[in-house]
Amino acid sequence: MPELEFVRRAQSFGTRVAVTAEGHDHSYDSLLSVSEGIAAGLLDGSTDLDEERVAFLFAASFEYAAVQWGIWRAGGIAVPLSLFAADPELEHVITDAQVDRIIAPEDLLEKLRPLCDRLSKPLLSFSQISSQESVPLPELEDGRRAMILYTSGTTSKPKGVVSTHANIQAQITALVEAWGWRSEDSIPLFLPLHHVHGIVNVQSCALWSGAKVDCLGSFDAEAVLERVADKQYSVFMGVPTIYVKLIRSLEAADEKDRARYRDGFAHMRLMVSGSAALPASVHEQWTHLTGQKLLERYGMTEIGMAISNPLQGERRPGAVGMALPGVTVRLTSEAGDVIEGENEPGEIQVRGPAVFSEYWNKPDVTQASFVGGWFRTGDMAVLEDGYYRIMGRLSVDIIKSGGYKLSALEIEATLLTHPAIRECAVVGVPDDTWGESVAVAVVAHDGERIELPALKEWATERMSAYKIPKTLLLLDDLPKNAMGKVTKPAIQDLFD
Ligand code: MLC
Ligand code: AMP
Repeated sequence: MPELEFVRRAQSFGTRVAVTAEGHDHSYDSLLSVSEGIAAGLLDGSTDLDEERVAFLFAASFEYAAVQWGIWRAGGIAVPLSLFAADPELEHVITDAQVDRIIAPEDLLEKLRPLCDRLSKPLLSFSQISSQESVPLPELEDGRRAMILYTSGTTSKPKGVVSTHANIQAQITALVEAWGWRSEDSIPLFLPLHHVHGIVNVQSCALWSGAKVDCLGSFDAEAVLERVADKQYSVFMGVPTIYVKLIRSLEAADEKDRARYRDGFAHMRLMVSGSAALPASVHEQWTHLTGQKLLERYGMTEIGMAISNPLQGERRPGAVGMALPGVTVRLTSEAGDVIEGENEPGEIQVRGPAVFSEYWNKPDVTQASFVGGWFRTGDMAVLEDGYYRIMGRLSVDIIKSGGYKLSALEIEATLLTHPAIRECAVVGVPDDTWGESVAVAVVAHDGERIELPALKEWATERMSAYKIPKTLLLLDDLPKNAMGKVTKPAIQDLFD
């Protein structure tokens, strides 16, 4: 019977440690048996979940990995939820993906209960769903849909990106080959597990390779530095904000600690940055402080990783490198012509087995995002001396903050439900730590006042922390063009 490649490989890793969390080691054998029990519990007498969407809300942990594999082994589609999402955001994912059941650890049941009750969705604890029974698991073809991740775009609500098992496997094998993953590797995991960076690049590549994932919870620079100094890791992956925060901690450390941390970093075989532009200055500062040359790569939820600096050879600051194995990349001009040579900027378009299958329940949007089988990323790049360099995005409405992709339109739609706000425009403004941060220009209803602290508090109940406006400008009117449309570049200029 076709067995998921993950499972087949894990069987050969046996007693090796797959996941470490809260001081406990969990073997590949244990991951196999616990995920089998979860699959049996989910099946609950049926033979196949037939792509039922099962949502789950777990911090990085052995339980997260076991639930993800359990859903997959039972034939379901895994829908990981964000630990940082506000209730309206969770509600959007659960209803849009037509989730049937939600799984959470005991300590998060209380947080989810009111929402699940309101939506009439069964909420199950990890122990409730784990079965001791051994049942036959369904045969799964690679084309089976496996995961839906929510991503913001140029529509007001996030869309569900559907990836099949074949897509995920292609995303993993490209990185395993390009970055030389091996079973002796060990990697810290502090990234959120509702996005590809944490799920695919860190957790899945490691588990595919028989390596060890060390779950650290959310990012804490001091805790990470101590583990690094202990020489616990061979591979390290983060978004640029993480490197900026680590640089600050390294600079603040006394000489003795700084030397220990530097030794720990120097001990690693690979350190990767991605999800947002890594300023060349940060790249160089990192090398100066740790002796490590960061490997920058470029990717997207819809395609996994597409372009990467090489493991061996020049890692060029400010550039993202070349197409990864199995990925075909091209640039096209505004008129849609394919750019053949170097030094001419164009939109990045990608094709290959790693490219997602569809946006969930959005055939028109899916169709519009492809041209002749090529996925349109909406990012601009230029090829220079054989390396791609990212130049920015086609849409001013996409913001990248702390590695999270945010839709200005989604934030505007939420802010417009505020009783005092008549009009608003959200833009990203440059930020040394976050890459970009959210800035909002608002026009208040007559006689209303809007203050940033109160607005932040109001927004916290409705949006994740990174979507909350960090800067506010009160205007009598928003700058508009002759057609009456708000001009975002003019608004960005107001924040300079
Ligand atoms: C949080 N804060 C922000 C913010 N996020 N302020 C401005 N802009 C932001 N984006 C504020 C909080 O409100 C809080 O304020 C304070 O900063 C600390 O918040 P925190 O959440 O504790 O921060 P921290 O844990 O340090 O988070 C930083 C981070 C996190 C970098 C670890 O943002 C993160 O995990 N980012 C990674 C996201 C990711 O994985 N993206 C990949 C997407 S996939 P106060 O006032 O309360 O102290 C993808 C494809 C690809 O992009 O190519 O990989
Ligand atoms: P997401 O939709 O969250 O998967 O984010 C994908 C987006 O992150 C891409 O479309 C790019 O805009 C951005 N991105 C990822 N890696 C890089 C990088 N190395 N440099 C610049 N932008 C990046």
